Amino acid sequence: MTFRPTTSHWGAFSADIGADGRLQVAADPDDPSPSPLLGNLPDSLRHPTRVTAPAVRRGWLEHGPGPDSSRGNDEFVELGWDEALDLLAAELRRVRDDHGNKAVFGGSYGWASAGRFHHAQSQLRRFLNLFGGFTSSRHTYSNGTSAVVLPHIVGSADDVFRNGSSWPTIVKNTELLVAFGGVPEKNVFVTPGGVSRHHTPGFLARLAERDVDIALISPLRDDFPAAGAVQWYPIRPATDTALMLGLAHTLVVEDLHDRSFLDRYCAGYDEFEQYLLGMEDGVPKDAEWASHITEIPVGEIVSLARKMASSRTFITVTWSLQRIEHGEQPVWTAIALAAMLGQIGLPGGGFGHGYGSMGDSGDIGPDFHVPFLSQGVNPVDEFIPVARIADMLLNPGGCYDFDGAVRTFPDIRLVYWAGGNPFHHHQDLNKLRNAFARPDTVVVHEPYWTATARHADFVLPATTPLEREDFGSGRRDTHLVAMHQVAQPYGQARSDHVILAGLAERLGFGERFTEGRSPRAWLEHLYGSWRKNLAAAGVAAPSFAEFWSSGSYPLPSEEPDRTLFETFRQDPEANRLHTPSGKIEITSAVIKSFGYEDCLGHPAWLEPVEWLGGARAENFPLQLIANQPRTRLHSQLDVGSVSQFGKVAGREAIRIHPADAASRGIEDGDVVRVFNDRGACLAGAVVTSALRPGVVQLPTGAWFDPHGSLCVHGNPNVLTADRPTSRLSQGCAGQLVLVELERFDGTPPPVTVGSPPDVIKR
Ligand code: PGD
Repeated sequence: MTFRPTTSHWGAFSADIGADGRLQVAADPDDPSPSPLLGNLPDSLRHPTRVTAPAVRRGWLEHGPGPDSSRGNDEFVELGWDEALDLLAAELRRVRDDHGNKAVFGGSYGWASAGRFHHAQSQLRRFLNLFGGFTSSRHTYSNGTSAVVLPHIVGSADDVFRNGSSWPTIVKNTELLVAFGGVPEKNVFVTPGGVSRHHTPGFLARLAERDVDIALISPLRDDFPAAGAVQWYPIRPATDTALMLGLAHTLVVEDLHDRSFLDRYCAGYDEFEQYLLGMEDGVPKDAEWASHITEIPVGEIVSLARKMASSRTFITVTWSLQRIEHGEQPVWTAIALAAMLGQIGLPGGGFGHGYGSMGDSGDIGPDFHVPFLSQGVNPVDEFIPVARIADMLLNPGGCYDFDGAVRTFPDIRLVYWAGGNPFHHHQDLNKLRNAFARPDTVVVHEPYWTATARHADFVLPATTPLEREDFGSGRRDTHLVAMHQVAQPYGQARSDHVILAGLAERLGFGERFTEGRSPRAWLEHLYGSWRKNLAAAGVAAPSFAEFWSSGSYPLPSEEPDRTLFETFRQDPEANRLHTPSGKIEITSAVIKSFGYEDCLGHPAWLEPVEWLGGARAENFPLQLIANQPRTRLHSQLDVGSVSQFGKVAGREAIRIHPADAASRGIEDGDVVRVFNDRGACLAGAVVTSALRPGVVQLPTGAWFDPHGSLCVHGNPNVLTADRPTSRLSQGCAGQLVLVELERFDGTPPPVTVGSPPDVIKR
């Protein structure tokens, strides 16, 4: 067998098709901790849920474009490529001529696959830009709330996301790591675009060897690896901000805060201190107040605050903590708390965001620009914050706030998606189904019959990276990896590029889209221009032929020690932050001027709807944590064997505390119905004390399998609220939701998403 090199969001590997026709994969031998997710590839490559040929929804074929609530329940008719592309080109032309380019939504959010040239969204945006433009989307479901608030607080979100303190610096210098949301090891195996060497598991092991004190603040014990000096604070979900305020209050009243740091490097501390002391609202945010909200004992809060003040302390906040109502607050309060400790910019001190949310946070690879395809410029300036998709489709002309502006939703007639799965990633999927009934036409490129494909009018079969040539590399990756073709395209699948080139040809801009190059010629061209730029900077990269045959190019490495805001600390006048004051804004006059009741001018505890201390918990007394799965990336390759092995009774596994299981007569392995007033899903119970009572955990990504408003497979987004984080950032708040749970007696409906939908062959 000839194993050929390639890469994925979860790591570099090589692969070949065996004599039995089955894919075999081998992790890169130089990867210190390869990802278990590689095991999802063999069973997925030729799975019956692959889309074999272009398919058009029967209702659309028979009645033409228009709103249609049978989307998601209709049959499909297989067409030849020419017929499908002719029909779609005519429809794109109709929408543009009758309603303008603004009526095309091409936000197309999603992770797609590794590979710089065949990156689905880049290809689609390049195509739509040449088509005359489209309504786009801004920010991400991952960290879209922080992306809006961080520029107000520290002048840049990118600095925090890309240049956070490195693991070697933390391992060497930190004495106490206070991890809000922990550092969940399952997520560090993944970085968009690739991670050739998984270093983070090794750094986590070294923290344990060095006996660094870890304060794990999470309802889930396994949000930090078991080894080492870990103290678990099983906090009530959604209350981290209250705990941080209680810690901050303790620092003030015990005079443990660093006044000189606050004076020199921060703006607006005094107003925040008045809030802490209760001068604004008569409520001091002291440890007792915090204990009442968080259910962490008063004594533990006070002693943690003292220990933070007497140690080199690094405070981290996972991205999941901003994926909740008022998600700005935990991030902003953590920065205020770190500022009060006065250690921002010191090695091993200060704060970080996203450690354990993704492989690249704190990683030691270089922040290096690798070759990429130009998307061109969008002539249309209309956009939505990414998580407002359902609201946009349901309320054309409706007004909403966003980062100080009042905006209007456009009237969308055609939705075009490539490389994402909104029926995985969006909240309140029953609402999303109604929203997807509104446009005239929905187009999806997909390798698999995902729920999104099943809700489309045009389903165009896309290749997977193993079926095409490319090169790949992620942020802070150590290598640019040559991605050789390993298998023939499945059925009639084509790459997104070739599909769009066919459409562009029909729409009169084929030559401008392809620039006359084949996909292989594009790879050589992009690599060649990149190599030239490197040579100008004094770096000699190999020729394309050498790179391709060697399988990878090790990117020039950089100094592994890195401390966020080190230069700002050294000279805050010369290295002003890009905030109005040039300093860390503990109070932001700009945010205050917006007058939002759900994001004030300084960090604050704002009671959410979905939490155990609120009125809604009387009807739905369990807090469901809908976090990232351990057995797959998002919804990708859910049919693969690692993902399937994790299912319980054929459904996604939901974890429940023994006390909550006992009071409901639930035993390990039972099928349970999880429900609230938005919908319900079936899941398989795992009874465990690895989470605190009152909390259940059901990861995202089981392929949505609706039978009426019940998802029989266990997708938590049928339960989550499509409620924005706040008027400021309009981010995704899907992480937490209140639910109730009961044993499902009788024969549960079968899971059907493992088979393709009905497709009429012509
Ligand atoms: P994926 O499953 O990665 O999910 O949402 P996202 O939409 O990114 O979807 C990618 C899709 O692209 C897959 O269906 C895959 O088959 C397809 N694909 C892969 N390669 C190609 C290709 O080359 N071409 C084409 N055309 N298609 C391809 C992820 C999103 O979910 C994210 S990033 C986060 S952080 C959110 N997290 C949460 C959460 O914490 N809690 C809840 N409740 N909900 C969330 N949703 C969000």
